[in-house]
Amino acid sequence: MTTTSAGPHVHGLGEPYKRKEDARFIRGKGNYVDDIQLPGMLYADIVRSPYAHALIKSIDISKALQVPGVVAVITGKDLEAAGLAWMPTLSGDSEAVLAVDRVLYQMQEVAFVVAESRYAAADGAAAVEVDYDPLPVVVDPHKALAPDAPLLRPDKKDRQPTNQIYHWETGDRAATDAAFAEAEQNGVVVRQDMYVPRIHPAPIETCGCVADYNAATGKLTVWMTSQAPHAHRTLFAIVSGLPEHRIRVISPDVGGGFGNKVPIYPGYVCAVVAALKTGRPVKWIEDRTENLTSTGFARDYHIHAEIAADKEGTVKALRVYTLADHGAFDAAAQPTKFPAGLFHICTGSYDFKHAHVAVDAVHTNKAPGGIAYRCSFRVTEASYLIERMMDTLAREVGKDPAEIRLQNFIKPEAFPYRSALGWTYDSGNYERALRLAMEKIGYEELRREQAEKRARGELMGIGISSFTEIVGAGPGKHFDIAGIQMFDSCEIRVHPTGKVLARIGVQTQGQGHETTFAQIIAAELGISPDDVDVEHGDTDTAPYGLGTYASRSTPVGGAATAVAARKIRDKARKIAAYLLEVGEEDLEWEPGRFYVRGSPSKGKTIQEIAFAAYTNCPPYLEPGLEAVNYYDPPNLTYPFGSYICVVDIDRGTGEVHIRRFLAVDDCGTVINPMIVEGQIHGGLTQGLAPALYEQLAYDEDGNVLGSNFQDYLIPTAMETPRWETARTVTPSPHHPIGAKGVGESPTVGAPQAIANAVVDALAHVGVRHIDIPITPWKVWAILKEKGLAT
Ligand code: MCN
Ligand code: CUM
Repeated sequence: MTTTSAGPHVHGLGEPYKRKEDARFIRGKGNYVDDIQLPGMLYADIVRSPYAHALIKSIDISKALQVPGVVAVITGKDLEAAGLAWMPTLSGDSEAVLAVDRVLYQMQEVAFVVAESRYAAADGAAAVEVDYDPLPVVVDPHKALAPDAPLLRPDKKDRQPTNQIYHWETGDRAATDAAFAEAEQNGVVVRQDMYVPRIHPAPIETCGCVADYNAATGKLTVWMTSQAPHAHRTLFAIVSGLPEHRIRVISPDVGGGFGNKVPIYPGYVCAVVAALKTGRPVKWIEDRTENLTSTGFARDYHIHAEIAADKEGTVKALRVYTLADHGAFDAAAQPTKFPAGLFHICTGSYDFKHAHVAVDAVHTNKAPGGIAYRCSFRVTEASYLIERMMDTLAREVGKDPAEIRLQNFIKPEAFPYRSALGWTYDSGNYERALRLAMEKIGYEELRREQAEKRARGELMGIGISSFTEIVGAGPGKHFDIAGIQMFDSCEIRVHPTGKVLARIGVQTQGQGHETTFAQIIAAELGISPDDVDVEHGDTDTAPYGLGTYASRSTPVGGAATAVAARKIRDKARKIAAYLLEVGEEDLEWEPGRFYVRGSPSKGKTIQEIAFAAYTNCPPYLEPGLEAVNYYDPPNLTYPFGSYICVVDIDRGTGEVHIRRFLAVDDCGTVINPMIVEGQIHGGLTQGLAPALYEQLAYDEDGNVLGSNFQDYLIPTAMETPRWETARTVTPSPHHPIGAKGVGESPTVGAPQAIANAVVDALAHVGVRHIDIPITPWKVWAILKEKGLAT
């Protein structure tokens, strides 16, 4: 292709274009839900249960109603009368909006108080008198399955007579068992129990909403912290019976989501009910403790994993059994057909011929949730187990963890690769990523140093994680949420002067979509991203989309955006041909311009064409220059990476010091390397957190032990090491621009690199596994037992 003019510099794909949204954020001009102020607005507070399991004998609201400023108190009985005491969860369970006759976890919602001020609402909530009759508490999911366990959900005993929510399994059990029988005879079998503890996403901004019902127009507007505004609108319509076109959900700036803002919480529903009841706007915003104790948690998987291999360590089969603790209601936010999310990506980067996975999920007296915290729908648990198991196998056959991986990787020429559990990996080159990581960190040298230190009694460990991610749900025929297929969308309007407004169905919570989606359009149309404004988060204006979670925005919404931009370009070509009086096939495209083949000086810029679309449009075309695309992807994308972590262990305190951490990521074509780098730094820190610090623990009575940031330890800059990053690029063959998602990869990949490094430091004294979080106390206890503590 010949080009004649230098043309505008397009900050298209691969450019570290500065985030457009930061202009408002660094000036303190972001607009969050709690910034919304409406005339006559009321404020809410929630009365919550101090017990993990109890009958409610009575609720007395009379004193609360006398508190100055209190306007109304709503209880479960009020909601029951309106048919709203229960709401459907995203996993097909029903969840109490406000408890009616029993509470099932500490901090469960019991009454909703609205008042003229936030303070009056809190005073009102304190004045509500609830008489509880405590019941036996189940916190251990193993005990939930015992025959004498109290039935936690009598409300659904007809369809679920025990505490077991589901049994789910996939893979070929017979072939897997046969491979294990063979390995018992002529190969090796390794087994490990591991617990991936309950953690909480803990975004900076807690959840909340402002509900405003206009009785004159019949329109309900809800500003809410939502990762999926359209899906939430549809669910509101279904649950409330209000017509969907009279519901407007606006998700303004969101201060971090991490999966915490996918579910619908009782507070949202109560705020809507209170707005309808009082005729005034109602604001409900959680405090930190409410967020940590009652909203969507993550993980809580008790895993037993086994690998069958030959004597050389070539893997044959993987067998996994998991007990999943879902808490009091099954409110995991995941695609309908996948009760354990995408956990069956657990064969990871390795060429297993056979696999079988079974999951039993149970109720306990804990808060509901399960899918959150940069998890890609349970891929964190899957990746953790396989990467820990590959290290266990390496020890068993006496090989280096790097060698065992290189030996068992799915080979680059095997893609598209169909896994034993039925996924079709789109593309990958695992060996290249691991070799790059080993070279950059100086792997051989580190192993030599480790041997020397070990001889001196010093504890140093090196851990590898070569993970495979799976992100970008749909395809719609397999992936839906409450029946709504998981496509996504983009609508582009090119104004007469060539400036662009694009609206997308995904919803940023800090990922920078206003920048990267503008770059996709910039690259396709050859204009500056500065000339493209991207809007999202208002269901009255944005096209229908399923929202942002599971790193699906780039794979699905990004694809819709590229395709919509290509539709614009196709129409622009027709207009250019008319203006230049040539056939369409005589035109060449260069970024920003069509020109006549062989006469490069004869051309029309995209801006000239846009103007003509409104002023001089060919008579056989509709005027204007707009396009919409609803994109249903043909497959998911499979980003991957190889991480290497180096730790030193203090023999006096058991403290783990991360000396180096190198992350090689591959997310296909990179749109904005600076934003991707930011995603990786944030994601790695959220991988470090569960590895060494975070756990949402409960005592035997079901009291939450991590209800604030003193008890629930989130790493700060002080605890976070300097992340080293590098990249390989293996484009997705089915995505219009070859991009894969990246937002969750580092959180999926990092914890086991750290855990493997700590176990590696202690492997010579026989340590094979330590459950995360690997606290100084746990390590010190091992040092003491092994006679290594100083
Ligand atoms: N990107 C890119 N090139 C690629 C892939 C991605 O430039 N090849 C850019 C994207 O265009 C986007 C960002 O990186 O601006 C992340 O893209 P993607 O991987 O598609 O993930 P999503 O945008 O769908 O974000 C969701 C993901 C999830 S599920 C969680 S949880 C999480 C995460 O993003 N929550 C976050 N990162 C977060 N980052 C912030 N700041 N806040 C959160 O709440
Ligand atoms: Cu699983 S946390 Mo993200 O998918 O919003």
